[in-house]
Amino acid sequence: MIIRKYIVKNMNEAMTKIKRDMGKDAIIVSQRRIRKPGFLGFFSKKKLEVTAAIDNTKKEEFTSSGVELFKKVMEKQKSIDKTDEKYKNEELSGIYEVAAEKEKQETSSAILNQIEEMKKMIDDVKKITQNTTANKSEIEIKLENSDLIPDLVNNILSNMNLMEENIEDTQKAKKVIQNMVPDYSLKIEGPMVLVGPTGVGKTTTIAKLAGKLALIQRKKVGLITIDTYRIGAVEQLRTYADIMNIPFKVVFSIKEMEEAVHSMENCDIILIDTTGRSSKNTMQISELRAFIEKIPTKNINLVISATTKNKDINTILEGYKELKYNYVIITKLDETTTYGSILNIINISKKPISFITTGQNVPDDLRKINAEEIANLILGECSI
Ligand SMILES: Nc1nc2c(ncn2[C@@H]2O[C@H](COP(=O)(O)OP(=O)(O)OP(=O)(O)O)[C@@H](O)[C@H]2O)c(=O)[nH]1
Ligand SMILES: [Mg+2]
Repeated sequence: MIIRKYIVKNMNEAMTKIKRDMGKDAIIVSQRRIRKPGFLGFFSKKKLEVTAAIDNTKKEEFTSSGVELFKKVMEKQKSIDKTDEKYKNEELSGIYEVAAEKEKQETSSAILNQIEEMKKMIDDVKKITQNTTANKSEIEIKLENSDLIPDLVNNILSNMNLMEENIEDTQKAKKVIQNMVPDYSLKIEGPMVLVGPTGVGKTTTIAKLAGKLALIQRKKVGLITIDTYRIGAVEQLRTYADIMNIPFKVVFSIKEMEEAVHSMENCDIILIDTTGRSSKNTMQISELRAFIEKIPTKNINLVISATTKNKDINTILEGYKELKYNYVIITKLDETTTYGSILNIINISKKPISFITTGQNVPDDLRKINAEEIANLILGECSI
């Protein structure tokens, strides 16, 4: 009797091999799913182990007393299974070992192929990165590292190319950036409104402005808030008003808005705080517009944090357009190390930056910023 084990991908392969090696009278004794032996086998696909048998001595008996033969085979199989793990069975171990060895070799060469492929891919990626950086000038890399949007980087570079002056690239870039920053003169008088997304620092900025104007510049300042939405928002501003001893009003309705502004007519400056609103919520923005329309001012400031992602800058500036803001205040510049967002904001909003804030200290961490400083920050010539 001949018993053979085959490790194959599927039953079709097994049948072909069995027929070829043992003839058409061979019978399948058992089949089971296995993994390749050894550690690497753990990660390999399962294979099929098929055991086939044929009685070579009494071929003719096979058909007549198939049951007998089957019993014999099963007995043999039992003894094989006992020693199977160690492949000690002489009749089988050879076949099994050959199969295992073949599979081991196949696995190793497959892994080697994969490693080769990965090496090639890494080399390709390296080449691409080297090429892209190699083709870039120092100034281009600097601009990109400042988180400027690619369109602006290209814009700056092409403007630099148009310059005929024989000066260093950094100086050229500085000039181009400075030209992109709109000129403005902001005279703070009358009502000044701050709007913007939640948590950007509107109330803190109002307190800083009030502090600088009332305590340092000795101006008559009044405070109004329409932020009755957030618990504690009114108290936050009232505390500042109390400390600075300046008038403070809370406005609940559009009608009260006009009255409140009117009641502060004797103030040089009226600072108006609003509820933080998501630029995506058009209902809330429209509601806010109804209040702002009652304020006689051309000093509406959109407050935006310097830490805002470039994509969100676009959404915020677009969403707040309805409020017809004239200036932008950039807050939290102390929380970032890249300053491209300043120019990204200017480029999209086309509005001047009235103030920047650089920390939580009231009133110290608030100031103006000029075009030269913006250029220097972007080019890494200075920091906040
Ligand atoms: N690091 C840093 N934190 C700031 C700055 N300005 C404000 N903050 C902090 O940001 C947080 C939110 O400030 P608020 O002034 O309450 O912000 P807001 O825009 O009025 O928030 P809402 O009224 O909820 O929309 C507070 O913890 C402030 O101290 C700044 O320039 N730098
Ligand atoms: Mg607030």
